[in-house]
Amino acid sequence: MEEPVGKAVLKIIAGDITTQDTEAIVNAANSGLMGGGGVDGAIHRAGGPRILEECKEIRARQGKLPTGKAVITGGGRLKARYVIHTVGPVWSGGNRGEDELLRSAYLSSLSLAKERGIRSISFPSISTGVYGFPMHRAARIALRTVRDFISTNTGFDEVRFVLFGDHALKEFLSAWEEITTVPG
Ligand code: AR6
Repeated sequence: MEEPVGKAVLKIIAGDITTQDTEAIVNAANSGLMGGGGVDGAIHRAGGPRILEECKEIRARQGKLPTGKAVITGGGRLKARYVIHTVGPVWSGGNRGEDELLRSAYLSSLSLAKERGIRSISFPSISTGVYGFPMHRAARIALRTVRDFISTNTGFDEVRFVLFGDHALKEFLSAWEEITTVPG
C-alpha cells in the first residue's frame, strides 16, 4: 500500500527492515542497547560491529535508554545511513501505559529524524515480537501516530512500515482501513 499523507508518502509493505534503502531505519531495541534477538539482532548482524560500538558509546554517556525514548547511530554496512534505536513497552495486559509508551517510541523516533533532517525512514512493528504487544492494537497506534506526525511536520518524503510476513502486513492494512474510515 502506498498513500500520500501531507507532503510525504506512507508505505506499508512486507519485507526485511535490514535491506531498506531509506535514509534511516528504526530498531526495536531494548534499554541496554547491547543488541538482542528479533529486529535488533538482524540489524546488528547486517550492519556490522560499528553500530554496537556507537551504542556502547551512547550507553557510557547517558546510561540506559528509557522505554519510549530514542537515540541515533550510523548504519554501519547497511544501505540506510542511520539507525534510530528506540525501546517499545513490554506488553503486560494493557493497563500499564503500554499504548502511550508505544506511541512515544514512534514519536521519539520521528522527532529525532526530523531534528537530523532525515527525509525517509523505515519502521518495523515495534513491541509486537519478543515484547508481546498485540499486533492489531499496535498497528493502529503506530499508523495513527505516524500519520498525525507527518501531516503536520513537512520535512519527510517517505515513511515506510516494513512488516515481517503476511500476517503482520494484513493487520497493518486493516488497521489503516479502520483509522482512515472511522473518525477519532
Ligand atoms: N524486519 C522487519 N521486521 C522484523 C524483522 C526484520 N528483519 N525481524 C523481526 N521482525 P522484535 P520487540 C518483526 O521481537 O517486540 C529484541 O531482543 C517481528 O516479527 O524484534 O520490540 C530486542 O533486543 C515483530 O513483529 O521486537 C528487545 O530485547 C516485530 O518485528 C526485544 O527484542 C518486532 O519484534 C524487543 O522486542
